Amino acid sequence: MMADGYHHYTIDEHNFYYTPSHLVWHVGEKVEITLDNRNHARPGLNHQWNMGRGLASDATGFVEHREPTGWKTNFFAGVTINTKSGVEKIQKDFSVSLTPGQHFTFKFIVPNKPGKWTYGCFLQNGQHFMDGMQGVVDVKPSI
Ligand SMILES: [Cu+2]
Repeated sequence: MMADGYHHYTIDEHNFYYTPSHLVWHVGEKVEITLDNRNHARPGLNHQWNMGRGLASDATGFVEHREPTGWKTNFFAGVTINTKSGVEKIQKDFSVSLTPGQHFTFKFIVPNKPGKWTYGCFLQNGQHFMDGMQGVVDVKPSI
């Protein structure tokens, strides 16, 4: 779907996965994303969406058990995000948390950061991520 030159993607959030879980973008592509927390269990769970590389983790007290907490490198650092409430240049981290039934739309131009990036939800001490709540974006060089 395309409006104003933007390719529109909807990413649905479920317990504990996203659909779709694989996307392909091109550097310079105009992208609009709607995140939709589709979890209708009661009580429902909040979910998060952020995208990066290099898993950051915290020690838990068990030497071999570390909890994923987010990314060492956030894909959106330095990227200008456009939402209905305004325009913001992200300094470091961009993360969206949604309650059940809530959705959020934003637009941006794919930055020159080719390669594989992962999006995920790190709520409940990283348990959602470890349960499979993650997806991959292949960012292809511009043609
Ligand atoms: Cu989650």
